Amino acid sequence: MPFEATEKIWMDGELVPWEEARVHVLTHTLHYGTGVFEGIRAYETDAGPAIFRLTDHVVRLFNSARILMMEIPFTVDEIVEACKETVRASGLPSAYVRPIAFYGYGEMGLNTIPCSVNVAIACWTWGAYLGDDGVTKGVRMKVSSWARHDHNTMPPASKTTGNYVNSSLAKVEALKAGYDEAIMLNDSGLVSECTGENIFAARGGVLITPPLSAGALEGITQDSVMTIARDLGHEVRVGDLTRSDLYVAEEMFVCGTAAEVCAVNSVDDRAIPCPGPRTTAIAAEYGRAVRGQIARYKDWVEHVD
Ligand code: PPE
Repeated sequence: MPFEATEKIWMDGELVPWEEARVHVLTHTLHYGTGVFEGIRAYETDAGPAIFRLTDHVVRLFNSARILMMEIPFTVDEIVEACKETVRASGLPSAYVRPIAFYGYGEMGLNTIPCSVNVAIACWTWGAYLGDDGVTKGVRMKVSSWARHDHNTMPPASKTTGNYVNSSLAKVEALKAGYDEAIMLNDSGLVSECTGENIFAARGGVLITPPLSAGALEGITQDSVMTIARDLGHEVRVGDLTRSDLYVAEEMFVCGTAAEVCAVNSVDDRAIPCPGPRTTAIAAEYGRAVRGQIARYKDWVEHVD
């Protein structure tokens, strides 16, 4: 998706002009996919921009790094503050925030131990990830021919840049075939997640979403949605979903920071009731929660000022 430049990008401790936030072509992570990143959204609230579950995202960034044995040369608090500083400097009322930690210039070869680690944080305005009509009309999904990577191939709990080769293969395949997004099964044939979202399907009145063990990222939106759904009185379970479950689901949605909550209207051309009543209610409640409009979720909303 195209985006517009903002004024500054935070790089290794200071804000630099957007066009000067450059790296060398021999940056280690460019060659080997060894970076870790986050996707976070800042929303407009009555008290100015607030970053939704910022600390949780930064903690996940550090966990991603930990899995890679990458030492980020900043603390969680410093990166939290840097994200706020980047949003403040942009002057944007709402934004998508992208922190990335990567192995820099100076070493080649697969041993990452001697590599230096750089951190950058950019933000920009990002619209509806799966299209403006996502919640009302829903998206068309295709079960991918690409399997989600296995735990002993690429750890799915780490939001590693290289992991996204798998997602890009599935995304392009789905788009070329005329669908909006791909659903990825794991090596056992169970549903894992989508290329950039977690998935929920309703069966027997229960909303089911696959766990990390199925190869899904532990989504922060997935977690927020489970809380919201339960608070709205819906039964939610973390558990297995098969391809058959998808085809006969009572309703379905996908969720992620970029995609927010987005209804699904079909899987492999099998129509699914859309938007389902739970999807509509959860999407609306999520939209209010991220903007600090619901008192019980106010701890999720981290104001930049
Ligand atoms: N699974 C994957 C594979 C994934 O990339 C994301 C986020 C999620 C689930 C949902 O996680 P969370 O954002 O914590 O609810 N995908 C990010 C990157 C999208 C991109 O195209 O880049 C995002 O939504 O920001």
